[in-house]
Amino acid sequence: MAIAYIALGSNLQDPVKQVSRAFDALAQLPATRLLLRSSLYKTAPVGYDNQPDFINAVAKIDTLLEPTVLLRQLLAVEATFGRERPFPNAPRVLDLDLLLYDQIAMHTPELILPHPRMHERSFVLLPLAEIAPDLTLPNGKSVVELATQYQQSDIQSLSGLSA
Ligand code: PH2
Ligand code: MG
Ligand code: MG
Repeated sequence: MAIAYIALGSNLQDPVKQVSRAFDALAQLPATRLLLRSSLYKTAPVGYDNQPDFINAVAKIDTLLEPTVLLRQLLAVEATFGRERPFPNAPRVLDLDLLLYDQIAMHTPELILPHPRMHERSFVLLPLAEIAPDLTLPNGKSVVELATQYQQSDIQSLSGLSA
């Protein structure tokens, strides 16, 4: 049994609904349990500015699926949500990124673990710090420590707000 963390993101077609449904889809994956879901966060787009704000969140699962099998399951869920990939960082109905899988480090054309950009993305670090405050990344840095380095003006938790 492995513990894995997955980043969820959407900025098309009612993103709050898409991310909420995506948590349910993760709970339905074979040989996998959804252990924790973070709050939903409204976040400004990073990398390609001319697109709608995102809803982002992070899930903690345990799973018997091997990392590459899990990744393919995540891509299949994205596809059932109607994900298209017209160009890198394009607006999307659903993005599911595998962030961490136990302490595994791997680098194949299909999958890089840990996710190579997670350390620099407030829209990943803040929800991750919420559900896994004691987590230390394989580079030795605490998630909470990394998360607090970021300006939080471009990211807003929706918990407690009526959506
Ligand atoms: N995902 C990206 C690029 N930029 N910005 C925000 N706010 N949220 C995302 O999920 C996101 C992004 C690439 O997958
Ligand atoms: Mg992504
Ligand atoms: Mg992705």
